[in-house]
Amino acid sequence: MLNDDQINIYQNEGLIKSPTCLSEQKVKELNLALDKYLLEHKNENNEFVSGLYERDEAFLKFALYPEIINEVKQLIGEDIILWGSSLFCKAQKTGNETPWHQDGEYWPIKPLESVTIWLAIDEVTSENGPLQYIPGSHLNKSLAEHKTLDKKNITLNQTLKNIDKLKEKSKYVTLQPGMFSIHDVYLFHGSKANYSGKRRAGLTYRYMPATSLFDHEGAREIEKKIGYSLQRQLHLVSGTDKANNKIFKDHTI
Ligand SMILES: O=C(O)CCC(=O)C(=O)O
Repeated sequence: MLNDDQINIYQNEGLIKSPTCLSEQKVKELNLALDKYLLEHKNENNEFVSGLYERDEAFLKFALYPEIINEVKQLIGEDIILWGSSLFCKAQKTGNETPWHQDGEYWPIKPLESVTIWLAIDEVTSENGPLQYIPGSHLNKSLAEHKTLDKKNITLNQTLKNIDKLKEKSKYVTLQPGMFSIHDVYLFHGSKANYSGKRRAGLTYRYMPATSLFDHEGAREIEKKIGYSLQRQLHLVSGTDKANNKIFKDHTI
């Protein structure tokens, strides 16, 4: 669980490194699931895979661990929908950059509120492309201007227009396998390419308060811009679905 100081850091900076680390057994299971996935998809680009638990159900159970849900509750309240998961698996030497962005630019959530758990499978160091962020950049609770990038070797194609001057204020997150960070939907963040000799694999799980609506119809417009599908299975993981979402599975009963 997060203590008051940690909750304050999350609220003021927009990101907290959780004090929790999953057990060795759970880290082993994460690795097994990833190895199996990578073997089964060895001819695909796995630097960024969206809709991960829809593609492979094995990745759903990690998102339901109480160690994770309890901390999400502390930040967004009791009514929670798990609505998405991705793999960011940066290969050694050639791993792709994630351009600076705000997650909200990609997501059809109304009102826009969501937190991301970034769960490390590999060790994340300063060398292998850790998550970088600008502390406090979420505080305006508004989306800044983005543009579409048309280049190779990036995981995501939207980037913030006016980010250069802010970069000097950035911090980065190092993690051991089984550790996770939590970040806000409005936070400015990204990650550099991985030129190191060590892979950097992590999973993201996205949770929204069940007072928000995941707008599957509205998603169609965003999909044209970002180039991948946003049709998602929604899982109620705590409380009640106050906004009448189309719930795929209710895990509270
Ligand atoms: O892991 C990365 O490179 C980027 C992750 C990210 O952008 C996110 O979690 O929203």
